[in-house]
Amino acid sequence: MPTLIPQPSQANFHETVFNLLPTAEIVLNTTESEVFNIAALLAAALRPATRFELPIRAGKASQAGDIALMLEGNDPQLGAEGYTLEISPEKATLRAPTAAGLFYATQTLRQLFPIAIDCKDEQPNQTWQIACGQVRDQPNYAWRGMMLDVARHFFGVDALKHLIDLLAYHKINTLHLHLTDDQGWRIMIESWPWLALHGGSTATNGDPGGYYTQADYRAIVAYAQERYITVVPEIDMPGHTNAALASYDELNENGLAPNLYTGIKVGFSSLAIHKAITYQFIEDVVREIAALTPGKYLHIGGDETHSTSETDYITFIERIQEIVTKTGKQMIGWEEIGKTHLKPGTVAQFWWNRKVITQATDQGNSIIMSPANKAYMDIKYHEMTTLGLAWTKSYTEIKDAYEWDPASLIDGLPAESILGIESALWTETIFTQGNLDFMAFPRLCGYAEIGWTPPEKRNWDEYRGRLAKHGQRLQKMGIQFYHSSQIDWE
Ligand code: IFG
Repeated sequence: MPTLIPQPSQANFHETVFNLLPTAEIVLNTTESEVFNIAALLAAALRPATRFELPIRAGKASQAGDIALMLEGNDPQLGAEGYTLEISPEKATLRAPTAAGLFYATQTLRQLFPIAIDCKDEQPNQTWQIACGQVRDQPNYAWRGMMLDVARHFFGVDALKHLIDLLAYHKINTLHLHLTDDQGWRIMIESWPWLALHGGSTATNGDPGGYYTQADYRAIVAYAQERYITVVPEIDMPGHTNAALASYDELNENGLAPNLYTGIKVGFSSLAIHKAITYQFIEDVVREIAALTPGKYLHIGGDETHSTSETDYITFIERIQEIVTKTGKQMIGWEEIGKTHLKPGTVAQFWWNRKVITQATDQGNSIIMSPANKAYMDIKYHEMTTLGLAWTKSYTEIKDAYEWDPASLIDGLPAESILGIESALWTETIFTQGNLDFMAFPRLCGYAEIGWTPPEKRNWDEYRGRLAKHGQRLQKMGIQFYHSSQIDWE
C-alpha cells in the first residue's frame, strides 16, 4: 500500500499496477501555460531517476501508458486546491478544477512511485510501477505555512529554493520570511540602503550576515509562486529593530545609532514611536516591500515589544495598519496586535498567550495557529538536542508535534476564526543547511498533515508507520533529518 504524507481525505488502492515506461508521455487537455509548467515540474521530478524523455503534449488525447493532466470540472467540494487521481493499468489521470489542484495531484503522484524515484542519479534496473486506485482529496485548512527566520542567521536564495521544493512536496502553500530582527536586516530597501548594507552585515554569534537584493527576492517569490507557495514578508516592528536602529542615527530617540547586535536576547529595542521620521521610514519600507509582494499579506511583526509602552504600542500598530492597508495589502501581526483595534481583514498569529489571541478573535478577526510548544521547530526535540532552544519549558518530539489539533487547542476559540497552521523555525541556533534540515524534518511532515488532512483521519499510531517509510524518501532527497527513537525507521 502506498504511503502518502499528507494523508489524502479519500484514497483506495488495488493489487494491479500501472507501469511508467520509457515511451510514456505527459498529456494535457489544455494549452494553458500554467498547466504546462506543472507538467514540466512533474517531468523534471521524474526524469533524473528514470531517464525517460516524458515529452509534454498539450491538447492531445491520452493513450495507454500516459500520464494525463486534466484541468476540468468545478466540483465545489474540491474547492481551490482539491483534485482527483485515477490510476488504471493503462493510464494515470489527474483531474482538478484549478491549476493548484493539479499541482497537488502531481505531488501525490510522485509519492506513489517507488522511493528510488527521488534519486538524483539514474536507477537503471528499477521498474516504475505504481498501485492502481483512486484518490479524491482536498485540504482541511487554506493556510498551510512555514516561517523561516532569516534574520538571526541568513539563508541565501539556493537554501530557500531547496526549502520551497520540500514545502511544495508536502502541499504547504505559504512561506513566511522573518526578514528583519535585532540581529539582521535581510532585504534591500532602495530608499534606505544602509538597512541591508550595514544592518544586514552580521548575524548571531558574529556569523556571516547577508541580505537579499530586490532581484534575489523577486526570484524567490517567483520560484515559490510556480510551486503554489505564497511568500509572506515580515518586517518586525516596533520591537526587534536593533538592526534598523543601528543603520540610521536619525531613527533613534537620542539621535545615536546603537552597535550591531549578535546576541540572542529579545525585547530590548524599539523604534522611536513619536518621531516623524519613523513613519517616513515605515512608509518607504512598506511601499517597497508591497511592490515586491504579489500575495495579499504583509506581516509587521509586533511581538515582544518590552521597550515600548502599551499606549505607544497601540498607537503605533493602529498607525501601521493604516499604512499597510493603504497599499492594498492586509496586515498580519503576532498575537500582541490583538490588544489594538484591528481592521476586519487583519490577521493575528497565535504563538504563546491565549488571552491575547482571544482579544483578536473577539474582534471577529481571523488567526493563524503557531503554538510555540507545538509548532516552533527551534524548540529542542529532547533535553539532549544540541541545537535549538527550550524556553517553552517543554520539548517537542515528533509525537508532540503531530498529536494536536488547531481547532481544539485553545478552549473557546471559534474554529471558524482559524485560517490554518504555520510552523516556525527561529534561527538563533540554526546556522547551516544541515541544522535547518535536522530541526525542520521530520516535524514539518506532521505539520503538513495537520494543515491538509482532517482530524478524524489523523492518528499517531497510523502516522508513525507512514513516517517510517516516508523517511526513506527524505533520505533519497538528501535531507539530514532527525531519526527520532519514536519511529521504527525503515
Ligand atoms: N519568541 C520570539 C522570536 C524567537 C523565538 C524563539 C516570537 C513571535 C521566541 N518571538 O516567537 O523572535 O526569539 O523560539
